[in-house]
Amino acid sequence: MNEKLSYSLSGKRVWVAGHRGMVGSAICRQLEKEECDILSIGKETLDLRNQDAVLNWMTKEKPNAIFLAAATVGGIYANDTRPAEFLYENLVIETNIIHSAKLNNVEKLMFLGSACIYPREAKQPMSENALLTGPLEPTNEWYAIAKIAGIKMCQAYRRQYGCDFISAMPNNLYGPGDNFDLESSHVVPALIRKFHEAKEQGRSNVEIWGTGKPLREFIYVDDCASALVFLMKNYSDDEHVNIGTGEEISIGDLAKSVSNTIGFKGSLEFNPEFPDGAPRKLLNCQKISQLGWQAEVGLEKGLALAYQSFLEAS
Ligand code: GFB
Repeated sequence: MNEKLSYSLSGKRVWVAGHRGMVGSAICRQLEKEECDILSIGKETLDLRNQDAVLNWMTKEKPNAIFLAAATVGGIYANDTRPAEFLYENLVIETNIIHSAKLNNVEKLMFLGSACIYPREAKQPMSENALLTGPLEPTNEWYAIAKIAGIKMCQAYRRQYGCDFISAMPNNLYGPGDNFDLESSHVVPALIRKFHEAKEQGRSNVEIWGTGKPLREFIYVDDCASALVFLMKNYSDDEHVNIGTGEEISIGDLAKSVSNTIGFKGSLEFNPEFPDGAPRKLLNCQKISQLGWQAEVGLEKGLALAYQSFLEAS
């Protein structure tokens, strides 16, 4: 590994923006292994959409490093039906934080994106250089445009001001702290809740949105947090970095796995009235694996852990 690229978190003031979200809380768990001071602030005290407030708070708290995990996120239905919120809130949060970080001479910033930044028809598995090579998946283009702008902000601030701002693109995340609201959640928490409730209520079938044919790659959130901290310490360049597992599964097979994990004995009913979204989203993770990181939690174990955390939270 190139020693010049290494960044030590030891003794640093590290702001986790979005610390109550699924990824932010996993980053905080991961940072407990580092000798750093974790800074956090709730949205009731600091509105990240308010540029002056963000700048003032940062000027007072003086973080050395920032994990930018604050975002408006959601599954396919939320993305498709709330385009203005997904575009505006994500753009304003990331521009406020990145610009204030530059004004405050923050040493290092990690911007968190998503695999939906790649074109719908990108060659699979998708490499970092597939960015901006074709049209986006329509169900999430608003969110994707905001995340692409975040990558470009980091690159532009690196190029013009020499800021050490980097970005990482994880694939579909799941795990403790997930959103289990059926309208706004992603597929894994939605299926956990649907199968759990169907089992409790003795129902004979569960509705699965779409055809069940799309392929997805899922990454357990603590694995993602470990990759983010690893990159913060070991990566410094303008290209974003993919984070995935290399394990791919159809939504139909995922539904069977979740139903087995929960012990639901009924049938699955696919409803093609709901959109499938992207046909396939598998990341090429050669870059991060060459840097020396790989995922540890396989899907079977991850689903069991995610179900356990759902039971503990409910
Ligand atoms: O997880 P999900 O909402 O996000 O949906 P995307 C994945 C697939 O699961 C889609 C199907 O084909 C859904 O139709 N699915 C089946 C369900 N049943 C359900 C259900 O009950 N709830 C949900 N939510 N899906 C999102 C993007 O895309 O992925 C975001 O919209 C972001 O921008 C995120 O990138 C990671 O993988 O389709």
